[in-house]
Amino acid sequence: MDFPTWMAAVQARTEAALERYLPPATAAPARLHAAMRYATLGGGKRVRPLLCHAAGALFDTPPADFDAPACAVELIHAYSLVHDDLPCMDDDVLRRGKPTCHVEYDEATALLVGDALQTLAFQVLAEHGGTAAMIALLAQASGSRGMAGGQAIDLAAVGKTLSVEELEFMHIHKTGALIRAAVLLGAHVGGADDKALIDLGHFAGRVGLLFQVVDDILDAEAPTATLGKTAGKDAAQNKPTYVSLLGLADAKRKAADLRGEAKAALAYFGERALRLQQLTDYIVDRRF
Ligand code: GRG
Repeated sequence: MDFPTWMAAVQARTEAALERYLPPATAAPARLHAAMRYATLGGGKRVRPLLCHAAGALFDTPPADFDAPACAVELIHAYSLVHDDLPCMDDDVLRRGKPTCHVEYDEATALLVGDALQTLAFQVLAEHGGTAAMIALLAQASGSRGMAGGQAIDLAAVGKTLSVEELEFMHIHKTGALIRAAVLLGAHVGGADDKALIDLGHFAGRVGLLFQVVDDILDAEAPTATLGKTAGKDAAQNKPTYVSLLGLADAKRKAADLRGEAKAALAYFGERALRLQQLTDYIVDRRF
């Protein structure tokens, strides 16, 4: 199967699984459930589920076994986007090419959508074979020592000058922690040994930063119509980014270096790492 076909298949099975796990829009409280579905279904690249399945492809485990962990991570991601877009955070009106959740519904509903998506993530994992170690992994990646902590560092950094090291510390938490969890949950389900977990942890660390460097480059270069979210926001908000700290040319060199380091971390797996290698290329070459 070529990569675009594999990617489309994983995206489709993720959409179908999310559809199953989310409460129906007709169930009470119907407005909250409709808003949860609005924020989660029918959009997004599904990069984290793709990473979970691609890590799973290292092992002889059926794809269906990765649906729950892949969706659990995506539900956390969807919650983070809803909260990040709120007026008290990034205050954005466009996400995945449509009005943000609080614009389409209202702020209080959007707050509850985030809360409920987050708890649903852990319910899905717990009800579909997630071990205590896997649940702890996702909790740590989502919380104050992971994504939420990264968001706090980000909010505190607006208008400040950061070093590249400080910027990386923020991104390792804000974006990288969940990407790492996606890869490692896939590895756990596949029954990875200690060496595999260490190498995949290293791979995920490089990919997390790579994702963010490319995100910064796209924010500076791509139009809003392509991104499906407001372009040029980083510069407009005076946010430190790889592009503002390094300049565009060095940010692109950094992306090339990280791509190489990420792929080098996969050496132990040989040809079985094909999907992870292809996904690394996709993360660099994507247009939104
Ligand atoms: C509110 C606790 C809390 C955390 C928010 C991840 C995050 C932390 C905020 C998202 C804001 C943002 C633009 C982060 C930069 C990188 C990123 C996560 C981009 C969006 O992810 P994609 O490109 O989005 O995977 P899609 O829509 O494709 O799923």
